[in-house]
Amino acid sequence: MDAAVKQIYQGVLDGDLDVVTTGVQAALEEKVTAEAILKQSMMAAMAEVGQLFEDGEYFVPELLVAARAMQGGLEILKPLLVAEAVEPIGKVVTGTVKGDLHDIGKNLVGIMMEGAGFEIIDMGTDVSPEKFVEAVKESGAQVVAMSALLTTTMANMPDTIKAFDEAGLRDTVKIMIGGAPVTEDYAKKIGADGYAPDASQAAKVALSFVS
Ligand code: B1M
Repeated sequence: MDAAVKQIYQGVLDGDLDVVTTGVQAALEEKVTAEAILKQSMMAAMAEVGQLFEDGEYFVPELLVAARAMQGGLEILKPLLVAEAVEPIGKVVTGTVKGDLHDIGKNLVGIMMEGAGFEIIDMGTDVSPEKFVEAVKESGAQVVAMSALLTTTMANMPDTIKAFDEAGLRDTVKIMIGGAPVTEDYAKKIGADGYAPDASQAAKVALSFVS
């Protein structure tokens, strides 16, 4: 593994924002691609953080600092992951469902969709069904992209779809879902229009809705 890539990996594991940001700058200077930095160091390290949490070696504070360090690295990579798009090809409302505070995957989905030419209306985390509906009404977005990282909060996805039904908007908006515990079968079961296992495929699914 390249030294800078290793530094970023360790920086995320240690939750050290400075180590991650200087590592990302160094890797970019060494011509490591943004995608390689993201996948080989940041996402791989975050997977290990999750394993350490499961093993009882890390606790919530360690998750928090690791997430902060990863977000810092993502900020630097964002302009490189986002292609220049003059006119947005459509609008997407993104958000993590009610009760769920995880936002790194959702942010990555937003970055890849922005790179594909969409305008992103990011509702943040812990987004209630009513707030999703309101955001679509206000923005006229064609796509809703919901994220959930907890098995408990996945249950708020069908509630959000129901809220669009009740608001009479279900036929005017495409709803897609994703997040670690979410599956294609689950998407079908709850009547979502689409599912993607990762951020780059999420952008492709959104594109298929507007093309
Ligand atoms: Co939490 N957490 N966490 N956590 N956390 C997980 C998710 C967990 C799997 C850890 C574990 O036990 N191994 C576990 C969930 C278990 C479960 O339900 N199955 C868990 C738990 C239990 C909890 C708490 C309950 C812990 C506690 O308090 N006791 C608590 C819940 C808080 C809440 O939400 N109400 C909690 C809190 C937190 C922090 C706040 C400390 C922090 C989040 C900070 C933040 O996001 N700003 C945190 C973190 C960092 C994690 C792990 C370690 C990393 C998540 C992450 O960012 N991954 C996570 C373990 C893990 O995932 N291995 C864990 C990197 C990110 C790029 O991947 O988000 O999966 P991900 O996104 C992927 C795909 O899923 C997909 O694309 C991305 C990749 O390209 N994707 C989509 C995501 N959204 C999509 C939408 C799409 C399509 C694809 O279309 C719309």
